[in-house]
Formats: sequence, C-alpha cells, structure tokens
Amino acid sequence: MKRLNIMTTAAFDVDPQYAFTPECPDELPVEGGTEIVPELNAQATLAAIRVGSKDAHSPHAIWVANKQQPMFTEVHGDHVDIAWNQHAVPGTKGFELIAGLPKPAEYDYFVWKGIELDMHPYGACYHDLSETMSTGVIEFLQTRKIDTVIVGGLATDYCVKTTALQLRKSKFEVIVNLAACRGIAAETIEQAITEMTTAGIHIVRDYQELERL
Ligand code: VGL
Repeated sequence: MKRLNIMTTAAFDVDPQYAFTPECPDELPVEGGTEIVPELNAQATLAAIRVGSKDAHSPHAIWVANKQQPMFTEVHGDHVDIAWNQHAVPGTKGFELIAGLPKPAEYDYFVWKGIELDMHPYGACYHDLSETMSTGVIEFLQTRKIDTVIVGGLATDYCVKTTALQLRKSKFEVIVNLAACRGIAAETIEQAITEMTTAGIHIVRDYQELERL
C-alpha cells in the first residue's frame, strides 16, 4: 500500500464502550477491552479526521437474550439475526465510551446505532443489515476527501470487521490496527482477519507498524 498521508486519512473508533469490556460482565465482555484506548489515541495522531460509533440499544429490543431466548439463538426479523445479552443501554455504564477517549461531541463525526427495537446492525456505516440506509459516515468521509481509514475498536470479529468491510466496499483503503481491537473468540477473530484480508483490507499489528507505512 502507498504511504499514509495524514490529510486524506481518517481514524475510526468502532464501539469502544464499556459494554464490551470486563467492567460490564453481564453485557458482552471482551478480554482486554479497556486496553485499546492508548492505541486508538495513537492511531488518531496519524489522521486528519477522527470518527466514532456507539451501540445505543433499548433493554426492550426483540433480540435481547432471556430464558426463552438464550444468547446466540436465531431471532426472526429483517434487521436482526441472533440474540445477544442486553448491552449498551443509554444511561448505563455499558453505553459509555471507555475513559481516555474523546467525548462523542469531540469527534468529527459520530454514529449511534441500533436504537430501533427490531434492528441490530453490526457495521457503523449502515443502520440496517441489508446495508441500504446509510448512517452518513461514508458520505462525511467522502466530502472531507478521505481515501484511507484506520480502524480499531470492539469487537474485532463483529462490529470492527463489518465496519471495515463496509468501508472497503465503498472504495476506501482500509487498515485495521489489531492492537486497537479486541475480539470475542479466537476462532471468529481468525476468520475475521481472513475475511478482511481477502477483501483487500490491510492488517497491522500496532501503531508502530502504522507509523512505518
Ligand atoms: C458487537 C456483538 C453484538 C460488537 C455488538 O460491537 O462487536 N458484537 N453486538
């Protein structure tokens, strides 16, 4: 890939919320989730624009796991797939960005996703699973003449992967910084890396490798 040009590069913080950290054990805790903050901040120094996203879910969403509908069971609907533990409910700790990150209003663009009871998107670029209703972030990056996006966040194997693939489909050069991500399970992380590489996404180990590009 060609050298990183700060002026045309954006950094994307995907769902770096307590919901996906061990601080919220009843939500979707990802080992080491809070450790990504210094890497997200470091990669942002290589970018002119910083954008971010957050899950914003109702406790009454149809995909919330319960006794009748345990986690991972199939949920029927156009924009839901499987049941997940309740997570990232506005007003709770799980909704908050991990300490050390900017506040949402301090980003250049910010996406809140999954507010509808019958929609559970993974990627931050579309509100729906069929990827037709834009959240506006791709158009924002295009307007700002961004051609390269460095991506990190939680979790590698779900929301980070889907966001990176969506950006790639819109012709951005996409770099996923593994040190700025943590994933849910080793097997799905491996699969995600293969899928992203196949799509032409660059994978780097950490900020130091990014700096050398
Ligand atoms: C996520 C599973 C369910 C994520 C969100 O942010 O990666 N994963 N909801």
